[in-house]
Amino acid sequence: KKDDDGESEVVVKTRPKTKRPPLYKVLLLNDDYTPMEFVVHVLERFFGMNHAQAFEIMLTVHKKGLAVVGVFSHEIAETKVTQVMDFARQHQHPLQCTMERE
Ligand code: TYC
Repeated sequence: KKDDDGESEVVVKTRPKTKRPPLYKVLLLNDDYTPMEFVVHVLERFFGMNHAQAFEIMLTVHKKGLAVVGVFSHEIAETKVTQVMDFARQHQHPLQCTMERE
């Protein structure tokens, strides 16, 4: 059929663009020198864990080399990393904390 009325429709499906902001994993890395109790304290103080949770995650890092200690927005993740790195430096421990996009 000829489209001689110039009124053919093209219907375009749209979806509401509600893009969620990317999330970032905060990782704690193992080393040979930072005392276990210090790591447990860091996890309680900056990640709101109770003592049992903190001890469990610390042991995971100790055994596996690293663990995800939380997932946050970019800004919150950066703040956590800075807080942990500053606190470790203040106490002269080599503890390393980093973030990566989930
Ligand atoms: N491996 C350290 C020790 O034996 C303990 C430790 C655990 C260090 C976790 C860092 O992120 C860490 N004292």
